[in-house]
This record gives sequence, structure tokens and C-alpha cells, in this order.
Amino acid sequence: MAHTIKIAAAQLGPNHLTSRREDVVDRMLRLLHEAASYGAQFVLFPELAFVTFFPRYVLTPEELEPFFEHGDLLTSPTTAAFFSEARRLSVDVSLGFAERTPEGEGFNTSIYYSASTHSILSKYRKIHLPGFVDPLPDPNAINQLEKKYFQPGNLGFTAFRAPALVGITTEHSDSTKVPRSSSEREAMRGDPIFGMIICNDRRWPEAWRCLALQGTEVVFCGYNTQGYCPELAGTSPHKPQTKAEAEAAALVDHLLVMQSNCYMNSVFGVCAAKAGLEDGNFDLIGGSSIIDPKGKILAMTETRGDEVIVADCDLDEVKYGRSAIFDFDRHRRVEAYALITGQTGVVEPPFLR
Ligand code: CDV
Repeated sequence: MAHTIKIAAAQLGPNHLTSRREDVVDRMLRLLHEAASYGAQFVLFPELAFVTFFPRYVLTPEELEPFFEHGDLLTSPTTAAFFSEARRLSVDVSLGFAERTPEGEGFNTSIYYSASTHSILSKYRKIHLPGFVDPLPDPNAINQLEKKYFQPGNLGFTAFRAPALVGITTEHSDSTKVPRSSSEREAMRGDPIFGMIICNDRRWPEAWRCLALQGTEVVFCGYNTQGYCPELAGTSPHKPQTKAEAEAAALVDHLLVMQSNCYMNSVFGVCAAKAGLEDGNFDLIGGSSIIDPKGKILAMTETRGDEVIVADCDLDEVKYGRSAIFDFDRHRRVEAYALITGQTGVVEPPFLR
């Protein structure tokens, strides 16, 4: 039986400081309906989907708090209807939001909502927080204060299975034998394995490999990526870029890390941007895409506004890379990788005498 799922990425155009949550959720509902009309079984929405990318601003605690969600998204007055509609349409969704826990911690979080169980199946809290704890001294600099407003995620890179998306797999099925017991049926189910990362995480191969080592078949990544942010991009001061050049380079970097990590881990990758000009001044790249395990782009957005893309993803394709060049069991040499987990920064070899 086919092991194919139709996946959608819903790119959101800009949100502004003046945008009302209700209006953003209305736009998300329109994208959800459009994706469902194409037959999508799953839709990915961006990082911090409900709000403008507020970590660019220096905010007082009172100004900061309204950007956070404080309760259960499935029952919260602004978002409950969104999940009820996803349930009615039988479409799973994943989206990002700023999470304030009952203990007062702040996380940059993504959830995976399963329509068949009407529950949040999995939660991921962003681990690689870019930027700075303190605002930059230059008043004209574009800040990135995720390290100030969020704590590093504490849930690891944890893969999970999502029910009711595919039938019994070819690999496990036997046409001569009808499964009898529920445990036998359970063992034969080919529920896909998913993993979530958020924005900057996609630039870190460690994140992808942790998910791939759990058999992940599709990695989801919502993002807000500045088109022009000289303070963050790491571009040589001897090669200053115009805004247009910087944005083009940011798009290249984004696709490079998505495609290469999909290929090196033999996984599908789905990424959804919040894009366009936020608050009249801050450019975010588009480039939301669906990528196959060979690193090939199956679908990509063409605008920087609200836009849906879809692709059929045959999850059996993951197997080819994993049984050949990226057969981890046969080829990985963990005895040589100690530096990866034992050391954080660079330690150069000693100088020659
Ligand atoms: N939201 C992000 O994590 N943005 C970062 C910055 C550094 C541009 C990114 O990696 O895209």
C-alpha cells in the first residue's frame, strides 16, 4: 500500500505590531482551507506564526507579554476555532508560537496537532537561539534578542509517529494474511516518523542528525529569516552588500542548508516562512519549500505573501539513501565523533615551533 502523504507548507506574509491575532488566525484559516482543497493531509505554518517577529525589538516586560501564548492553544479563545476546523477537515497541522509556561519560562515553540486524535502529539522548543542577550549599542542596528526573551529548548530533538496519515506499508504487509489482532495490526502500521526544528536550528547539522538517528522521515521547520541583518549574517566587512544582495544571499544560505541536510540525512524537509516587509521596515525572506531526500526541491513559494504549496511525498523514498550511501549502521564511525558532543567552540591546533 502507498506510503505517500500530501504535505503542504503555508507561508504567511508579514504580521505587524498593529496586527490583531484574530486577523492572523483568519488568514491561517484561509490557507488551511486552500491546502485542504488540494487534498493536503498536513500543513506546516511558520515560526511565531501569530505575531510580528518581536525579538527585533527592545521591549519592557509589559510590552513583551502580549506576544506570548499563555494557555492551551486547543482551548484558547483566539486559536480553538483554528484547531476545530483542522479537525473537521481531517488535516494535521504544525505551527510555531511564543510559549509562556505556568512557571514563567519563555520558549520559542512548535507543536504538532493531530486531527484524528484532536490532540497535540508533540512539542518542540527551539534549541539554537540566535542573536544576543543584550541589545546592540548601535541604535541603527537590527537586534535579534531571542536569547533575551527565550530559554534554550529543553525537550531535545525528539521524533514521533503521527497516526492516521498512511495505510499499512508495503514493507510490512502480506497480502496472503489478514491481520487478526489489534496488536498485530499495530505492528503493521506504517505511521510516519516526523521531527520538528525551528528556523536557526536548520543551520546546525547536529539537529538533523539527531532526528535522522531516530528514523525521522520528514523534518518540519518554520522560520523568520531576516533578508538584511549585517550584524547576524557573518558577511565580511570588506564585502559590504546592498539590501538586495543580502536578501539574495540569505535565500541561497536557506536553501543550501535545507537541501544539503535533507540529502545527508535522507529525509524529506518542509519549511514555511513568515515573509515580506514587517512593520514597514524589516524584510523577511520567502523560499518556503518541500524538499525530497535527494535534496531536490519539489515545490517552492513564488511570493513573499500568504501562499500555499503542496507536494506528494512518498516516504519509501527515504529508504534508498538510508540503505546505501547513508546507511548509518554500516558507515557511521562514532568513535571519531567525540568532539561533536564534547566541545562547543573552536579549539585550534597549537602553533608550530
Ligand atoms: N528566527 C531565526 O532564528 N532567524 C535566524 C537569523 C539568524 C537570521 C535564522 O537562522 O534564520
